[in-house]
Amino acid sequence: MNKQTMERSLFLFLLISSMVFPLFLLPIETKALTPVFSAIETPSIERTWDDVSLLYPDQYLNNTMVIEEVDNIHTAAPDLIDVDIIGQSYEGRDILSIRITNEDAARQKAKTLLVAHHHGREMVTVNHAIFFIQWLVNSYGEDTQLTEYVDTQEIYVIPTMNPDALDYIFNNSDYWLRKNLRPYDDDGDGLFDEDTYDDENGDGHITQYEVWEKGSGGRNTYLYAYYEGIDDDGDGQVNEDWVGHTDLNRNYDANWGIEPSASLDSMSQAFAGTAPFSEPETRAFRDFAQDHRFGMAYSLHTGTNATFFVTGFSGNWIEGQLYSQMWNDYEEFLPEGFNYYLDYSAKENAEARPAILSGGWDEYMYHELDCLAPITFEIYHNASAESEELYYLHEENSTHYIMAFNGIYEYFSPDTDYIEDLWLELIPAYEYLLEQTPRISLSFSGGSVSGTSVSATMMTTCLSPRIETVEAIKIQLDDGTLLDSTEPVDADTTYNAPITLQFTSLDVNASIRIRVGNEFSGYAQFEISFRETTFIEPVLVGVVTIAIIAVVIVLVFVLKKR
Ligand SMILES: [Ca+2]
Ligand SMILES: [Ca+2]
Ligand SMILES: [Ca+2]
Ligand SMILES: [Ca+2]
Ligand SMILES: [Zn+2]
Repeated sequence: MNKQTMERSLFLFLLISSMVFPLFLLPIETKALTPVFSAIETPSIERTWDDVSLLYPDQYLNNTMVIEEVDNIHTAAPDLIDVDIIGQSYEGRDILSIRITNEDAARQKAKTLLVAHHHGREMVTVNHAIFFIQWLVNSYGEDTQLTEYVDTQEIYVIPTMNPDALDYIFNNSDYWLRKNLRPYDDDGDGLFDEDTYDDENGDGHITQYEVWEKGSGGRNTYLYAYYEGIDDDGDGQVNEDWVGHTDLNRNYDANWGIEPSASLDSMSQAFAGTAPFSEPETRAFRDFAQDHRFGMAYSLHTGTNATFFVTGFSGNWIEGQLYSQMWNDYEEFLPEGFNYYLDYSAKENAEARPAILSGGWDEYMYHELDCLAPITFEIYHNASAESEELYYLHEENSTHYIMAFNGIYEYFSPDTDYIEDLWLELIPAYEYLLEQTPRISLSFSGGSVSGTSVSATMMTTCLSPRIETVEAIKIQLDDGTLLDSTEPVDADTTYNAPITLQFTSLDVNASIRIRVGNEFSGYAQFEISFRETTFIEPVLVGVVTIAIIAVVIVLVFVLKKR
């Protein structure tokens, strides 16, 4: 073996040993802190109540009966139900909001909303609001999915926006009344509501008479309508100053007062009011809703069977992709025959809803409160209201004819025997509302501590199949101090994002409570504690050793060359 070969062998030996041996022979221990994120969970409430029965089944309710039903359910399940008064109607009746949630949780959860009965004569929507509350309370602890919804959501219900009209209709059987009850001098004679329509012949109907002009080839033209009644105030005019003032569903401050969906004529059934939020009922809703954020919400109406989404001025859905998806969802589970009035399969017709709903609840929810899917859910229409028995030829001559209409009650209100069956048929649509509420689930991985800052990877899943979290996901201290935030999370999607939480000081022997989420998704609570971990870092040691040995080899060669 010559000298050169020896040198090469020595060099190789040193090089290999410098790479291999230090890995095993020179471990260096370092200690590091890692954050541990523990979810603060709220267990379900133990069910202590029997199923709650309705006090007034199979009938329409007045406002007192609504309050009794709410109190009855509240008394049975006080840990799930919270009742608030959000304001008063014109005549001073309380407008209630009922919250259904597992009240053991201290955190704000994802919220959803069901509001009923903007329009007086659409009474069955009140029954549905009560059924909805009863259903959640009776399903709690029995149905896993519904229990989870009540545990993880704050579900708000407003059973009537128009309690004055509810009572007026209950007492007077006035099934034409749609608007609120602020008195108004429509004809400017100084008297208020002095000459409304009347059941002159006492047959239980206030008949509407439609005047039509005959045209050639059967093309007849509708001219106007008048109503059964007498000249109550003897001024020579009949029914010129009705009871009923503002269409509450045209009184919101969003695209207010624009024809044709709203009217500025006080005698119109779609009178927008004297100004946006001129009415105490809509102001009560505004003040309530401004304190909350809802990703999705229902407003219940009757008169047709439809799920109306928000449209833009072009008449197209304002969230085209989202609403198309939801439309398809409804088509799958809304009951057969429910859609006879508006054919859900005729998508092109439905999308072409001609204009905005001026001053409507849905416009306000979408444009002012960022609710992505405020749906006007029209739950009932009865085709028999237009049967020959209720809608018939009253008079005719060679040029004109008059149709009499006695079906206003049937048009908006199912037979009392059918109230509960209608509810049962539509339960999938109410489940859908709860399913779409954009709750999130979170987990954390990795993580390190550097000075007073904590880093980790946060995995966020939006549980709603359709509704995104709307806003960014914020990581906050319990008092709301913002630590970091990540992008909004799309529906049915999981995002991984690095987070860095910068604290002003960090006591690693204590734990830190944080909340994660936003007003739409609600907040999950976590506790961050710190664990000391010992690391052995042989790779680093190996690299250092190689460097030292390389320097030695170079020195040996340099010295030998001299
Ligand atoms: Ca008058
Ligand atoms: Ca009037
Ligand atoms: Ca009169
Ligand atoms: Ca009259
Ligand atoms: Zn309505």
